[in-house]
Amino acid sequence: MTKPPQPPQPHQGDGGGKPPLGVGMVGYAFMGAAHSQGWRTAGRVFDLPLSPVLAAVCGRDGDAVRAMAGRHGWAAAETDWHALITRDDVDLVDICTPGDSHAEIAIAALAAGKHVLCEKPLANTVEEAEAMVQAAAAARERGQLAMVGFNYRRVPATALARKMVAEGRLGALRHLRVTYLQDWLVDPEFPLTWRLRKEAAGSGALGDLGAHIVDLAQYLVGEPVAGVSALTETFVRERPLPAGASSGLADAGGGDGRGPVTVDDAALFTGRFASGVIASFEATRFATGRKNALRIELNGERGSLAFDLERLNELSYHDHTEPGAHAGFRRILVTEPDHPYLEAWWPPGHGLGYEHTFVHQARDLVHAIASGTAPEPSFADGLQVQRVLAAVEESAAKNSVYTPVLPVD
Ligand code: SOE
Repeated sequence: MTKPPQPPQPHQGDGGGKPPLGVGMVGYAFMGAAHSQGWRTAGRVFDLPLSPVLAAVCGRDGDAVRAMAGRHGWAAAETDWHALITRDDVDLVDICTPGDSHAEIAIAALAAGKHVLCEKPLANTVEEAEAMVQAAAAARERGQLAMVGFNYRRVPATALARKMVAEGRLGALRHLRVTYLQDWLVDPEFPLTWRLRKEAAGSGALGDLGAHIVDLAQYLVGEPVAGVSALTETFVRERPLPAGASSGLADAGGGDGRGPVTVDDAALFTGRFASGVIASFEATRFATGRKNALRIELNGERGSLAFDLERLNELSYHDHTEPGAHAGFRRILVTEPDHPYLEAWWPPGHGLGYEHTFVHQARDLVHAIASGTAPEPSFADGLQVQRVLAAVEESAAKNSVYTPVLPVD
């Protein structure tokens, strides 16, 4: 008879006398590299209760995954994720694959007794995300934890914005404006990579970029989006088939033949929150000149906040209670030791970047595992985002009719 899955037991290691946390990662392209940086650096910068160990990385192309393992410091390479998730030296499975395999790997890893970190979006459909939430709830009873990787919550400036909203510095919120603009798809000859195929990616700019801004919106406002009115567009409907493997946003060049783009290139929607906040959202890969422009503006009756990921060490703050003569947006340079995550980094003014969000993500998850506290964003938070994305698609298909979003209980 097979033994029921046991909660992961930390095994003895060398991380400065701290018990190790063995990490096994599935996927090794752009996100795999970003997560590797996170796992490798977190324990060196922060004083963690467990020491992350890069135990094994998994990918289908043996040569490529071995090369990646060597470059990023993974102790072993696997070519079958089933083997990775049952390794004794793996306590946590980190999923960095395209969305079509998230549910299967996460559910199997939880059944195998591992903690799970899953890249965003949680899944490609609401049904898959629901099954993942169920599996995570059952695993929680056994002491395992599951988290979804919305890394932009871990930019010090967005974490500070959340704190300022929660402290009531903006008063009652009225407006939220969020955009996530990139331009890497403008060239109609850019090949039809997995991000442009519905069966692999679930959706286009909506799931890739829209998922981030919906999560951030819900995180900042502190409640779920209650309903949306949306439109989506696919500007380039056919593209050359890729010549070879392409990683991330890199253009591997076109091969023979062309194929249909089956996802959106852009999504535009308005949303309501139950408390009365109204919001606008825009996600596109066609905003020429905008590379990774995730912008947020929040307006409340006592003040406003604005953030731009392309200037991620800054937060703009307007205090509306100041006398009019002095009032106006001022820049907070978010590099002080008492700003979120910054106690362990560089002296004031020596800013951070994109990769640090993955270090902070690893840090927070290690603390959660050591203390047995449920980490955020949870799989339920990921499901909530998934429901908003599904409502956006439904609304867009019905000429922008207002579509309510069911809250996750
Ligand atoms: C591509 O659009 C992408 O890499 C996203 O997939 C990431 O989630 C985002 O952080 C940066 O852009």
